[in-house]
Amino acid sequence: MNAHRWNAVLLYGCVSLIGILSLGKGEIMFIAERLPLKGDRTLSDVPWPMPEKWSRDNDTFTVLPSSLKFDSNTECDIIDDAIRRYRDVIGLFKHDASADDSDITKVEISLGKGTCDEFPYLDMDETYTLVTEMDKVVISCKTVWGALRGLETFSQLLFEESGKVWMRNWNISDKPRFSHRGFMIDTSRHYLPLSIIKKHLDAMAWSKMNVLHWHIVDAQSFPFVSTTFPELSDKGSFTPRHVYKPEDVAEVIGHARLRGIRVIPEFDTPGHTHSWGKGKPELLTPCWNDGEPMRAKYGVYNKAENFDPTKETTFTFLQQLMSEVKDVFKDEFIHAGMDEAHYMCWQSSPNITEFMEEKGFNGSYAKLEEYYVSRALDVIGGTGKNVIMWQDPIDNGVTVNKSAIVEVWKNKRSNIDCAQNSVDMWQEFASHVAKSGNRMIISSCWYLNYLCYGEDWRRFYACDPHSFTEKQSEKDLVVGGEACLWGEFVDGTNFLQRSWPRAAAAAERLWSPSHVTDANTAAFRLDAHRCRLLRRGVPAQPVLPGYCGDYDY
Ligand code: CP6
Repeated sequence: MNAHRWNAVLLYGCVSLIGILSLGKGEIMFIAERLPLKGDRTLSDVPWPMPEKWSRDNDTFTVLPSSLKFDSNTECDIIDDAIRRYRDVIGLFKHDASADDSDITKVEISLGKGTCDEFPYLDMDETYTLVTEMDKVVISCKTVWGALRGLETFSQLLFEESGKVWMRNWNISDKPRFSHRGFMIDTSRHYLPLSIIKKHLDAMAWSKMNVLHWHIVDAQSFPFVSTTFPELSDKGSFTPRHVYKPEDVAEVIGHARLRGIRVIPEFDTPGHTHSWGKGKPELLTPCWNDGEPMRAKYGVYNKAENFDPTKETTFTFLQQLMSEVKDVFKDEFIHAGMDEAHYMCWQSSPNITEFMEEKGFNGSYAKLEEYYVSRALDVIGGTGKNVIMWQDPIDNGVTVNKSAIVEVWKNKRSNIDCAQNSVDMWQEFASHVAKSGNRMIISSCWYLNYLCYGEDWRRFYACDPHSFTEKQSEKDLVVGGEACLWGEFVDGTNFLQRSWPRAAAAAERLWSPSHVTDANTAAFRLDAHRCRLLRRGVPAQPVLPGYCGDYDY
């Protein structure tokens, strides 16, 4: 036992809450006045996202990654696989061949109930504590999901210096601010290879994000292979290579599950459905022009045909597809889309007009939309799943079942406004959803497809999903948020670079306490996090000028 060790033993037990607050705050204030030097060590071993409560002192312990033991009191494939992964991850740290001492010899994972949950779910318990003891690190938690978050934090506490790997004397107590911390990918506008999706899931887990919202099909292509309706992807995918077969989907879900990430598929209807019509033309109602039905042409798919709500067969089809989808995907939720139903197209169509007269909708396309939404939600509800949908029907005055979670995506700030002082304007949309009493997910402020020159992660970091209200009852409706990366201009060549570390800004606002808002100090940790992503094989884009030790490329 070296001198560092003894200090730790003497000091351990003196870490009080006052210690936590004063040490944490003091260090942050000190750092805020320093220049943003690359490789600043003072904050670079503070995890991303910032834990709820933490303290550390300057005692340093050596760690020899190759000889570190991981112990768990629970039999569980999720724990076993995580230990295997984190062994690899900490094995990436470099140290001199002669460095063979290790103050810390063991990581002990202690699960309260010893349960091994099947799949992650909304409101799962991700709480954990992490303490440095005599010669070990102890991670305590109630569930495997807490264990995963604790292991991630542990892996971020290690750092290289003077040819050795070290960690400081930490005491952490942590839990997420929001339960739903998502990332939306779009595999219709461009296909994303499985290898990229899996690497992305790794990066999500390394930033403690826990939902992959998979916008799997849209107007441009239908890559989901349905066993009930193979013609959908046979005709609707770009090519037979650009598809996700059942075993591919299972691989994504399995990879995500082991990392505590839920996979929620989106089958977006009634708009954005052009590609469905390749295999099943009868599903769509054509837009009419000059007294003639017209199929949409290339490039105008987003504002094109909708599902035909006048036919019963539309809903029987949806029922059959959803009863397959409910088994393929394990999460409790299915995202039903419902965004941007193209009223103009419905309006142009004589048989829609006739149907509306029959139903007494009195020329109200919102009534027609309400009819579709309520029937489609009943179909999905009938499979036993709960629904998430975009905000649009609420905007249009459609009455939506209270059990549906509504995703707020619109932003009144202009797409091209990159001024430093421009602010997001989505709060009125969230207020409107709150008035209808639905739970919600905020994504308006985390549209990663918007690019601005420079440190544009700061805009994402400035967003607080509760900022639309002062009322606690309305804040309580927010289950979380999502970073969205729409795929029109993104494929395997730039997906990971555009996502990381920008999405990590959202990840911290969704995990850390609401008072963690200072972008100037966050910049140091985000920079370190970006270097960590590079070390672990994710081609994350730069945060600041400089370099990443031995790890940049
Ligand atoms: N596709 C679908 C899209 C968008 C939406 N739905 C979208 C709209 C505006 C922007 C980015 C994406 N491409 N199906 C809206 C939810 Cl800026």
